[in-house]
Amino acid sequence: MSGPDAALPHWETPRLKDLTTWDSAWAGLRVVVAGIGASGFSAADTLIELGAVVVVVDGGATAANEAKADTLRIVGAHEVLLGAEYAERLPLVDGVQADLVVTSPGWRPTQPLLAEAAAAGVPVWGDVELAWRLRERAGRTTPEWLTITGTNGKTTTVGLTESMLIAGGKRAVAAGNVGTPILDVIRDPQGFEFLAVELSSFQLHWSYSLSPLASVCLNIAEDHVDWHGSYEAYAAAKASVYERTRVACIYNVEQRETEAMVEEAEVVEGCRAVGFTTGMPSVSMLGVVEDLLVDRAFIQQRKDSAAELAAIGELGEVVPRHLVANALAAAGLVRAAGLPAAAVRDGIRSFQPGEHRIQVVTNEAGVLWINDSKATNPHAASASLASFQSVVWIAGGLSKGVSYDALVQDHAGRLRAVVLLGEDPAPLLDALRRHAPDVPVSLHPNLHTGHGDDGEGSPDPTTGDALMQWAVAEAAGLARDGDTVLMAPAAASMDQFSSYAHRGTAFMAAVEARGLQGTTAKES
Ligand code: UMA
Repeated sequence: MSGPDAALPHWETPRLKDLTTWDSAWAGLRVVVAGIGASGFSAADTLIELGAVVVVVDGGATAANEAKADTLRIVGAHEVLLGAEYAERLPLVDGVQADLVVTSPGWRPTQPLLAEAAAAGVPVWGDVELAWRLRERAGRTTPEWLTITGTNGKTTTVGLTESMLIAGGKRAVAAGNVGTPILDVIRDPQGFEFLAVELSSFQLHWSYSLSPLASVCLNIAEDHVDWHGSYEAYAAAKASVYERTRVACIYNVEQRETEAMVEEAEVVEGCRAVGFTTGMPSVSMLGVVEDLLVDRAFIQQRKDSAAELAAIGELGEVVPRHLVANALAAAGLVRAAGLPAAAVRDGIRSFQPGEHRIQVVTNEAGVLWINDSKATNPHAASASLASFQSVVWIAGGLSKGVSYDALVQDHAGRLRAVVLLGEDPAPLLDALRRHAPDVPVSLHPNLHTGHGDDGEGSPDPTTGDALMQWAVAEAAGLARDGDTVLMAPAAASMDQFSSYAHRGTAFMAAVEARGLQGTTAKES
C-alpha cells in the first residue's frame, strides 16, 4: 500500500510517480475507476490491459451500465459495483486500499467516494491524466498534443485543428470532451502523430502533468459554477490548460483574461505567447487583414509582414465573427506545430461544421434562416446575434438561472422582433421589457392557459415540433427582406424538447416544410 508522502503533490505517491509511459510498472496497481460512462469504460479497459487490479464503481445500475459491466468482467475487471450505495464509499481493492482513483470528468470533487479518497491521501486522476502518462510506448510514435479549452467554440476549434493537421499530411485525430475518449485514441494500434484534444474544465481539474506542444483557452464566461464551487475555481481550471506548454500558448486578444492566464502560467522555457484577433494583428498574432486570415507570429519577417492563410469566405456561406476567431486559434495551434500555411487553408476548405451551430437552413425571399440550437447560454447566443444586422430572434427555454440583461442590452439595436420559446418565458421577457421595450415579442397564445396534451393523441401545441412550427410561422410573418431569422435560444432545451439536437431538427423541419408548401417569408 502506498500512502501519502509530504514531499509529493497530492496526485503522486512513490508507487505512482514513475508511471510515466505505457511500459512502466502498471501491473498489479490497485485502481478504483469512478464511472462506467464513455471515459470510465475506456479507462477501466485500458488499466485492465495494463495488468492493473481494477474495481469499477458507478452510481447508476441501468441496463446499459450492466451490459458494460459484463464486458469489463469478461476482459478481467476485478469487480464492477453498480448502484447508488457503491458511489458513497471508496471500495477496497482486493481487500486493501486503492493506490489510485481514476475518475470520470462528470464526478464532482465533493462526491463522497472522491472526497473519501482525497481525505485518505489516495490520488485522484482523470482519464486525461492517465492518457498523458501512457502516450509513450516502445515501438510506437508518441503523439504530440494540441490542447483546446474555452467556454464556447471548443468543438468547432478542435474539428478545425484536426482538419488542418490532416490536410497537412499528419496522422491526427480529435479526442477528449469532443466525444472520443482520449484513452481510445492513445490505444489506437496505428498510433497518431498529433492529437487535437478538447478539454472541459472538469477534465482540466483532474489533470496535473500534461505538457502540450501548444494550448489555447478560446474565451471564458460563467459556466459550470455548480460543479467547481465558484467562478474563480472554474477560471483556474480553464487557465491550467496553459501550464507546462512547450512551444506556444495561444490566447484571445479580444479577451484580456485569457492573456492574463498565459502570463500567470508556468510554461516550458522558450514557449511563446501568441494572440489571435478578428482585427488587424500586431506582431506575434494571427488576425484578419481585409478579407484574409493572416499569420504574423510564425514567420521570419513578422516585424513587417504577414503570411496569408486563407480567405474568410472559405469558412462558409455565413461566417460569424467567432468562427473566424476559432479558425485563427486552430491555425495558431497547427502553425506552432510547424504546419505550412497551405495546411490551414486546405483544412478550412475540407472542414465539415457540426449540425446546429450557426447552420444555414435556407436563404429564400431575402430572408436567411439560421439554426443555432447549440447556443444554450447567453455567451453563445451573443456571439451568434453579433453576426447579423437585423434579426428576428427565436429564443428562450430553460434559463438555468442566468441573467439576460447584458445580452438584450448589447443586441437590442439589431432585433426586428423576438419569438419566445420556453415554458417560463419570464426571464427573457423581463429583460426584453427592460432593455428593448419597442421590440415586438410573440408569445404562444396557449402558453399560460393550461392547454397541454388533450390526452386524445393531439400533440401539445406548446412543446416540441408543434411549438416550433408556430415559432417559425410567427418569425416568417415578422421577417422582412434582408433580415435573418435566428434560432439561438440562449437557454437549454429540456423544458420543451428532448435535446438541443431535437430543437434544431424541429426548427429545420419547420422551415423546410414552409418552403415545400410554397410559402415564402414575405408572403406570410
Ligand atoms: N456518475 C456517477 N456518479 C456521479 C456522476 C456520474 O455514478 O456523481 C456516473 C453516471 O452514472 C455515468 C457516468 O458516471 O454512468 C458518467 O460519467 P461522466 O458524466 O463523466 O460522462 P462520460 O460518459 O464519461 O463522458 C465524459 C464527458 N462528460 C462529462 O464531462 C459530463 C463527455 O463530454 C466526453 O465526451 C467523454 O467523457 C469523453 O471524454 C460531454 C459533456 O457534456 C460531451 N461535456 C461537458 C460540456 O461539454 O459542457 C463538460
